[in-house]
Amino acid sequence: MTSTTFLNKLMNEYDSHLNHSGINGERIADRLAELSEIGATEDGGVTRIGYSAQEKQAKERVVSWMKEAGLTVTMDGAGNVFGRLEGKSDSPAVMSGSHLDSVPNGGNFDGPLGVLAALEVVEAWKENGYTPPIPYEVVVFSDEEGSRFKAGLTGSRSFTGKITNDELDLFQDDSGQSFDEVIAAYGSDREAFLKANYHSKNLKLFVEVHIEQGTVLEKHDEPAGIVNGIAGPAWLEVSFKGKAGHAGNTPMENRKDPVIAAGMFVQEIESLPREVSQTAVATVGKMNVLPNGINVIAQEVNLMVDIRDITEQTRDQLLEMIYQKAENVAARRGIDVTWNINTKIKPLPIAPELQEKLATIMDKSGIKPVYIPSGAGHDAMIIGEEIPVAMIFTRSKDGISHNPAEWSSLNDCVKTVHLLKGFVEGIMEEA
Ligand code: HGY
Ligand code: MN
Ligand code: MN
Repeated sequence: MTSTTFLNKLMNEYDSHLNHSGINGERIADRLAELSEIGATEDGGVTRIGYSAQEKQAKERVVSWMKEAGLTVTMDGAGNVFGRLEGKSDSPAVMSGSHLDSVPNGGNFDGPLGVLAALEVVEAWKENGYTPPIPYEVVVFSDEEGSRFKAGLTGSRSFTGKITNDELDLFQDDSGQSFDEVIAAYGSDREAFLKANYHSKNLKLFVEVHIEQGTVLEKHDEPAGIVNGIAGPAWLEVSFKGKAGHAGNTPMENRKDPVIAAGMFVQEIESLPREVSQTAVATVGKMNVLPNGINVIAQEVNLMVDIRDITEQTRDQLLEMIYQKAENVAARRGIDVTWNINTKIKPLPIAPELQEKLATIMDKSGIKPVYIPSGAGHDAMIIGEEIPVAMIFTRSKDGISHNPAEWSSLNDCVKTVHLLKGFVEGIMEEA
């Protein structure tokens, strides 16, 4: 889908009566369409891997809009971008935003909607000549998806000081580039990256708009919903190590084939999540066969398991069951296995009083409050370890995400922006 087709599709369904209070659907649609051109894939999706030229280009586009809107723009050593609007007083700021990087061949709303929603609030205030009582910052966090280094939420974790040198030493991308090589090519360095520091921002609250990436809002036929908790992902890297050999001359009984072990492992872990809870999940989305030759019995299979639940105790219970399963399968197959927990993020409950503030605004807007636990991870869960956070979900068509077919209607996007603006103004006026 070209950006013109994408834009027309957005505008075709749009009810322009939603343009009020300074919020403008056409502007949001234009900007979503412009961003859809950066890293565009032939399937109508985008590939904007963390710390890639495409992510940088998308940030630069948003920076130009931030500057046009009168924001003071800064960037930290992790590539996080901040657009600041001073308030009448210099109290701790409200921050809102999301990310612009994507998964490979991802959708056009996952991340950009949250950034553009946060920026649209500034555009509305500008149009209405409104100066907020306290400062407001629009933020773009780097590399939220973790598609670059097998560990996600990089920008927000750097911003809150949660990334260590030891972890950075382990970072290596699919082309074999180290963290230091990647961050240097990006125009920063490790020292500046580790200097990123949320204390410098003196923040009161962070609120993130994001697509739901599920079907709860469709079931309730509501345009937007309230996130009541965010599941915590753990990423487990497993390597089954066999013995490379000739595919033709090696008798079946003499093989130490790691691909067979990997296949058994993937099949056997499918039933484990239901043993710990109704909300736990486990996914193998990435697998590398080495040396990956048609006529070669593989030497090694490296795979990544994404393990989640909304409580830390059940998530960690499942994590242990899965790496024990890897050891069990390797023993049965007579091959070696190693595993490493690349990243483990705490699940985050959202403060009930912030949920209720959102519910009040929804009631006023004629939207029935729907409370949704997020199976997907978000920057809000990292920031939420340090300051109060809230999240607003926008309805996703058929719950599709991490897929070019990802879609949210412009009506739902604009209704969400109105909710964000009302929520932020309410929080600010209480300050
Ligand atoms: O992986 C996630 O949950 C998010 O899309 N980064
Ligand atoms: Mn996202
Ligand atoms: Mn995502």
